Amino acid sequence: MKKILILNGPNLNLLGTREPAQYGATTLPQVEAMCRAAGERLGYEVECFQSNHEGALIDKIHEYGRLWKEGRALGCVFNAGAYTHTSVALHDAIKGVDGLPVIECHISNVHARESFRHHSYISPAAAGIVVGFGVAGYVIAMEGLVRTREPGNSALA
Ligand code: CA2
Repeated sequence: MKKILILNGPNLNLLGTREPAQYGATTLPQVEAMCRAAGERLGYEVECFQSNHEGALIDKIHEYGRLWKEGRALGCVFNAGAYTHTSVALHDAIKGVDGLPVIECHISNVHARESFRHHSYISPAAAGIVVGFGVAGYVIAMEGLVRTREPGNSALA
């Protein structure tokens, strides 16, 4: 069974505990459970990883780049949090693994917020972007990955 990585960056471990008006009331373990259930329905093993450290996120992208080359991973759904707006290193990591499809995902509509959130270093390296659908965006991004990479998947409506 191929793997899908759900990758979350800094402060997303706080989901559901603060700022519910911006990010909703669902906690990260609940989001991860939603993604695992979607993976089961779609026929993929889901690995969830969150880190507040840029290097740990980079290492995980490299690991999945290797798995993708071996045909053991479908892709990655990535909410890089605030690193979205600052990290050339994460941009380079995605470009560097060359092939692994990464879907950038944001819970909030970053374009309707402060101007410093309008620029993303992830977007030019991403295979697709899901923004502003709340935590449902993670599952929408997973389905997008499957629809575009494995359109014959019989679990798709
Ligand atoms: O909308 C998103 O998903 C963001 O990636 C969330 C980041 C923000 O910096 C991006 O601009 C947009 C912030 C993640 C922090 O999440 C928190 C959740 C609850 C309480 C505090 C922070």
